Amino acid sequence: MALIDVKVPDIGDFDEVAVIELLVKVGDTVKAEQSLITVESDKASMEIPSSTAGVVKELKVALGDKVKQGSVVLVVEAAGEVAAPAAAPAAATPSVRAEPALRQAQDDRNSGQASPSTSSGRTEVAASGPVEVHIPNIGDFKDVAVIEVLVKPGDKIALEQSLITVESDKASMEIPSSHAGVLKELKVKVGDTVNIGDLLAILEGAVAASSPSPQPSPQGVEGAKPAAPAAPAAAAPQAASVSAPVAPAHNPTASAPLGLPHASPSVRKFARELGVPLAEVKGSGLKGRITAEDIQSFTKSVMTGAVQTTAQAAKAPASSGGGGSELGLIPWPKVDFAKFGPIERKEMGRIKKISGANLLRNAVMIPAVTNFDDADITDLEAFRVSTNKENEKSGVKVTMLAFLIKACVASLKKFPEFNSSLDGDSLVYKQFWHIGFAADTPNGLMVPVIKDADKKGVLQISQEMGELAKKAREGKLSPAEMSGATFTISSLGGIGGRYFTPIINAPEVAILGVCKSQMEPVWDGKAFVPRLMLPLSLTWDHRVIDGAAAARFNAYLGQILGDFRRVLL
Ligand code: CAO
Repeated sequence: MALIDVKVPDIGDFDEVAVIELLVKVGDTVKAEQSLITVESDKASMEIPSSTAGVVKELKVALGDKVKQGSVVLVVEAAGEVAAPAAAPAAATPSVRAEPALRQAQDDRNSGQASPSTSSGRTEVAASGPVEVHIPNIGDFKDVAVIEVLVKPGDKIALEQSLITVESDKASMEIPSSHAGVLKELKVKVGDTVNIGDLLAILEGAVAASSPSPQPSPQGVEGAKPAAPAAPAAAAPQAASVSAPVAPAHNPTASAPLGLPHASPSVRKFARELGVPLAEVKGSGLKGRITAEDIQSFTKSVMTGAVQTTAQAAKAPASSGGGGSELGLIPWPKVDFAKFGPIERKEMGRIKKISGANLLRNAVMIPAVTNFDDADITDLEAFRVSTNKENEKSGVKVTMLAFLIKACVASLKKFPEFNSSLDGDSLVYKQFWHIGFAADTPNGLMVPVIKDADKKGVLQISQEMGELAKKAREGKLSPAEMSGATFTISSLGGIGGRYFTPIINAPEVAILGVCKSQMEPVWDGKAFVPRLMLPLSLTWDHRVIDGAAAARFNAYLGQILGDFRRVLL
């Protein structure tokens, strides 16, 4: 069997590019066109394919080596299957795969344009109006995906500054601007696919790169065909399938930051297929490069729960399962409950999952404190009962919660920071009083909102509450009916208990919990008298409110509930 040297093909403008990845080893059986190594310039990376099928006998390059067209990559014992040498008249080596110059020349003939030169041969031509920048000749690539946008409207763009990064399954490259100017509009976004000639951007106040070629562009300055890849004059004769890209115009002075993590196109593809966020993977390759093994071990770590992706952390499961690693907490205990007795497993409902994630965030992120107090509602309850008797026929039952909503509005007006929200370093004081109330439903906790409670009477609030609570139980609340609250009340009065510590409904800064009122002996200065006392639990955000304000809020609320005429003051 013949031993064949597999060489670096014509890789366009690339000269002395570094080997950053070895994709095969001695003894491997390779197919024709299989990627052997990855090389990288400062603008693009590409995989070098094998021109022949066979068994790798010897590797001629090591990581970090510099290679160029013609460098021997490895020696293969050929399996008799040699990549189509096709029209290669002097196919001494089967490694030539790209013929940028040939393609460039054909493209130029087709478009009637001169072949753009490298930046060194350019002059600059001022343009008056907006200038279009198109995708240059990027070789045989068709429908390549935009994987990164490197600029934004308003940016000052330098000549040949990279605007986007595109990627095929074999190479990624940056597409440079043919003009300097201010970016008015970018015509592509991440995920789009592009082809040669596609409109990429519109620049204003542009200065163009024009070729000194004797054949002027038929479109003049407006041609704005960007710096196309500079092709070596020696056209490689082979017209077989192209695996290596044509390099984009290379300007060593234009060093657009490539914000992508370092990884070869095949590794990127692998990561995409698995849904691995490349930016979160630590590379173990040369200069921190991410390898396929890194992707595998990252995936393993996520599956075993040792690592959590940022997306997972953001979703922050309500209870078990992960979470916590970003806080430096030990993992959630995993217990095989069935070992201890019979169990039944039930998936949590959607509402519970959503509210659980919100509650966890609010509990973790808000430095919350709860103040407890009691309000004497003896007279108010008597008034409520008599009002309900009078209104028996109307069908609207006045509830204690409706009075509480009204009393809270009065307290919020007196202590406006309780009706505010944190926005960075600012406090947003809301000039409206929308009060949410926690409703217990078969699907879980919901918080409908009484809008403009300050403008409504207790009867109207009672009626609306009844309607909203019914909708909540039936799962028919609209998002609008659950949004916009400035303060929330959670009432367990109809159920029981004394005090509890409600969790603030962010971005609100306080929540009032009330429990079941009961008759208690209260000292009036001369004797113990029976009074109906309502337990209050006010939780507040210590970043916005302090303990003294919270105590005053509760005391004032108690005064109003004790003598409801104060609402009118
Ligand atoms: N003290 C004593 N009795 C009270 C009371 C209180 N603080 N609040 C209500 N009651 C009484 C009512 O007067 C009513 O008695 P009658 O039937 O004799 O008139 C009974 O308790 C039931 O009231 P209710 O709960 O149906 O009505 P409400 O207006 O007080 O509450 C609603 C409505 C939707 C808030 C309530 O049904 C509910 O879902 N509460 C649970 C809220 C919750 O889960 N909070 C916890 C959140 S944190 O997990």
